[in-house]
Amino acid sequence: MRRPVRIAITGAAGAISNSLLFQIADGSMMGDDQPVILQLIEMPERMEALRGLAMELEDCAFPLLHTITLHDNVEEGFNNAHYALLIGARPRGPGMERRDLLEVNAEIFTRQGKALNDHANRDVKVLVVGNPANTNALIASRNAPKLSPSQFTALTRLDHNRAKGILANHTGANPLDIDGIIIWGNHSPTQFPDLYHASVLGQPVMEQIDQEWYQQEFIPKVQTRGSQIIDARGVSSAASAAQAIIHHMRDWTLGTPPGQVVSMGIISDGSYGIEKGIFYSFPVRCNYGRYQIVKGLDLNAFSQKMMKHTEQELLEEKAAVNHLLPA
Ligand code: NAX
Repeated sequence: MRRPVRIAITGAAGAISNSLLFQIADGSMMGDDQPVILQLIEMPERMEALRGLAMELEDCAFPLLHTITLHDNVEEGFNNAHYALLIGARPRGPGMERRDLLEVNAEIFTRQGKALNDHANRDVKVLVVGNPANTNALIASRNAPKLSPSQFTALTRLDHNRAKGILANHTGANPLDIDGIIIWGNHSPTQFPDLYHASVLGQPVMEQIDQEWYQQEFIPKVQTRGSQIIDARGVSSAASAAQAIIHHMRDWTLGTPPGQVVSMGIISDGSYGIEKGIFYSFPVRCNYGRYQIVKGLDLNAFSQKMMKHTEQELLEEKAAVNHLLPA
């Protein structure tokens, strides 16, 4: 058996974690030969709920679940972590403006960035899920000068999977046979779900769907899927978010299947003319624990306009928290 890896998770008693932790413990994320230590982190007032969840995990007797530790602070919780899933964040409260939300979360992710810098393993891989995920990833990364920005990512895999699921349903294809979907930009309604490079069983998707359906129905449906789910369920996506986290971390760590492209929110290196230094969702392939941006894709005028629009939103988010970022 391999040595266990340490996975730190914030927001561990929340709705997403409620599905996620059981999937991590059964080997879905790191592989079925990799034992895990779960370092679960919550707000002090949620520790009792977290204890209950830990009991349930124990009661599953998962062979790969080595140890569970519970923490009410990130400084302890991130200790020696090889992986950190930053799920807990402040939700938008009544009367709260977008700027207020950015600012309260900036405080949380500043502290978490510092704690990762000082306490996590030097090679830690970080996934930010808590919203606004892209800008929270920027804040955490900027507060962790000893870590490379490439160790930080933001979750846009849920958007990617949503696009794939909706397309599969529309075309009658099996999701396994679909490749080349790209989510560009922010995990927000400005994101651009791009099907221009997508294929079903190797055949271009654009030859199989109606342009009007793509632009008028598909794109807005993917962009607003999160709020459609809140309207229908009364609470936000949880199980599908957990599944997307598993996919993101598994692909990053163990590699994407040969030839397959996935979407990840990562630090921009200027590819495709996107401003360097913001966390923007790009098409990537992963190998040997690293992601690489898929380069050289042709972009039509519509795509370029959509990509600029979501970039603009991320630049505005960055401007709103710039005064809180270390120089
Ligand atoms: P819940 O409200 O069910 O759970 C969040 C948990 O985080 C709570 O138990 C809370 O006590 C804890 N928490 C808050 N601040 C914390 C901190 N500083 N340290 C440790 N724990 C903290 O939310 P849930 O449905 O699990 O969603 C969590 C976050 O994911 C939200 O910010 C949500 O907006 C975001 N999402 C992001 C998605 C993405 O694709 N990037 C999709 C799903 C989800 O909407």
